[in-house]
Amino acid sequence: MAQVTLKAAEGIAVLSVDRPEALNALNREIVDQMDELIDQVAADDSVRCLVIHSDKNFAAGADIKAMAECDEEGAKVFAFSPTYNKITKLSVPTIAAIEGYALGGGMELALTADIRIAGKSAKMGFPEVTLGIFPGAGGTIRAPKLIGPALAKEMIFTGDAIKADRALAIGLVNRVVEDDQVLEEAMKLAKRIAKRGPVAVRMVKDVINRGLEEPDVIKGTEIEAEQWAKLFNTYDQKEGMKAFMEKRKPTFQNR
Ligand code: DAK
Repeated sequence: MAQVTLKAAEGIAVLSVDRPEALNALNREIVDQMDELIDQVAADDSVRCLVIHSDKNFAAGADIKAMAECDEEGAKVFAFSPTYNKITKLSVPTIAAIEGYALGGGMELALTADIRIAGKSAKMGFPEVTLGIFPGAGGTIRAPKLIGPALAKEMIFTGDAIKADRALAIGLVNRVVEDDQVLEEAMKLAKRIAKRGPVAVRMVKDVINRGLEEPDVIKGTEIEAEQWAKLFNTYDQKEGMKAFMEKRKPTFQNR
């Protein structure tokens, strides 16, 4: 039975987990379903933005009940990273819309997104050490890069969850809204992004990500300049600038 759904309309794809009885805890089957749907998003030229949102709870982590009796080999079944890495490699912007719990593997899923929006009652953290393990789906890498090593270590070493206002203060989420506005706010932002020049948005996401991985700032600026100039081969650059001069809205064609 499908526990992950993908709905796409007007250039926005929404990926949701539907396992409310376990607060959307993630098991192998769910992550496999997610993997297939992410492939669909990657192959769909009409998608301009992906929103990841699950009702009431983003995800309370990997499925502890399925993990409890694993030996070393069995634990490897919980390798969510290949799928999570696919999300980070999507060329279009991604937004995690977080209601309720985003814990452990759920927090790590939220970290794969470019942007996070949280509801006021969201609780986010890495409780793994309370279970005798540590985050293993990218959290030890992505959290320190996003909020800095000291704050990430505090969260990961203590396992304590933080609330939305604290998450906002440390840059873990971009903004906090009323709980019932989380999806709406993410969709509003996704629609705003979807109106922009799609080639430029995809290219600048790649340039930013490459810049983050590039230790040499000068090299980073060279990559930026090279990619920027390539946009002048696109229809959308001509249209965007022509529309400005003609005082009208551009009609981008994604080429
Ligand atoms: N797994 C399985 N079931 C879960 C679950 C989880 N993570 N979280 C909640 N549930 C289930 C509960 O067992 C309960 O089911 P029943 O007992 O009714 O059958 C139902 O959801 C409702 O939960 P509660 O009754 O506990 O609800 P409460 O409101 O009282 O408490 C809670 C909510 C979120 C505080 C509590 O459910 C909780 O503490 N949940 C566990 C949170 C957690 O520890 N999450 C981290 C899991 S470890 C790796 C890959 C991935 C990972 C690590 C390594 N490698 C490949 C290396 C990831 C690890 C994790 O995420």
